[in-house]
Amino acid sequence: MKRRNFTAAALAAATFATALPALAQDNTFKIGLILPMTGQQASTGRQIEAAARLYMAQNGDTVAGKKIQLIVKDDTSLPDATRRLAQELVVNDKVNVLAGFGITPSALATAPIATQSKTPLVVMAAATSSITQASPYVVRTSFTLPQVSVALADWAPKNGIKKVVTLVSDYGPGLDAEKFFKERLTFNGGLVTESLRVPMRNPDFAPFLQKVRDLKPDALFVFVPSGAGAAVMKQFLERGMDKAGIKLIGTGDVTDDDQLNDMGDGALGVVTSHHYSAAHPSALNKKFVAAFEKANKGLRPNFMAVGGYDGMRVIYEALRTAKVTGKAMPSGDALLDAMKGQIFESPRGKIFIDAQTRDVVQDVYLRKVEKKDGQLFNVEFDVIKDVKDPGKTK
Ligand code: VNL
Repeated sequence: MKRRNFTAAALAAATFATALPALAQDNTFKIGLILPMTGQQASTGRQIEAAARLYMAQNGDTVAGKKIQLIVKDDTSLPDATRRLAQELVVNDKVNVLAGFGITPSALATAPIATQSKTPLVVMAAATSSITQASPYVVRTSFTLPQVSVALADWAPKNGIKKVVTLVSDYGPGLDAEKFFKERLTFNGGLVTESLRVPMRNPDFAPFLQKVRDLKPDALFVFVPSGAGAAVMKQFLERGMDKAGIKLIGTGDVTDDDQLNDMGDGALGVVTSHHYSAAHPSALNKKFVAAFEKANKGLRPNFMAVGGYDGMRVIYEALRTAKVTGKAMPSGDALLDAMKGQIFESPRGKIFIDAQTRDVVQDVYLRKVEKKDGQLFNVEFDVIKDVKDPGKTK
């Protein structure tokens, strides 16, 4: 009798011991954050990781009784690496969500893995319109180039800019910017006299800018990815293009808050359209900028940081509200459902995840570079409310 009891107790203890680690593991909600932490797009990775960590520091790492674990991987902005890392995160680490994606090719290369594994993929940076159509599991918190380009093509002809040369990075977001800016400008009675495309990797802007100088348009419209704007600005000014009467306009990627303050007074007066400025005058944004700078040695958050911060919000809220039975971890499908339709106030203003398209709907601002307290900022002077991605209705 005694012996029997002992055996039963030992068995129960053994079962409990083996069950424990499994239980502990089941209680961890894993976010695989794939970013370019090194290489040409490193500033994007640094901004998004810092924002994700800030969000966790402010909101805790326990949601709905689950412990949140952030697993950061560096894809060096090479899409083959992004896909391989995503595969490992899904198969080995069993992540609940994939997130990050600094550039369009990385997001597109990974979309099939999200579909096959039914894992939500939160795009925090990449901004080609078609990305959300590459998998029904993609949800985006950044922006799209068509979304922000159209506003500038409405503004330009009303402000003395009729003839424009476009200069874009030769890949997804650049081609979107070129197409939607041109269509709208033409509709408004303006003219794109030449469309120039520069290589995405290691671009040399000099020969293209020389050509623009010779063409002498009213303005040069530029899209380059975050991190490349300072080089464009420098060469634009070195060539005296502003003195030759050519205005520089573009999407806000070119006057990126990560670099703007170091561009010098030559950047003053540049008009861009975008969804986020560190100078956005809301109480929430002031708090966000102050907390971000405090946590990152004075680094100013840019639009990438906001995409990352809001992406974490979308993930946290999905975990909080997803339909589950008992204490189980929500499935990828349940999380995806809970991401669709979220509406909340972001540091950029009110945003909305369209349940049909899974893309972000947001206000787009016209901004001008001005000096405030000795620093350069994109100061908002007009707003177009609740802009959907125009790329989706075509
Ligand atoms: C993309 C679009 C990348 C806009 C960016 O910076 C950007 C992209 C890295 O879709 O690849 O500013």
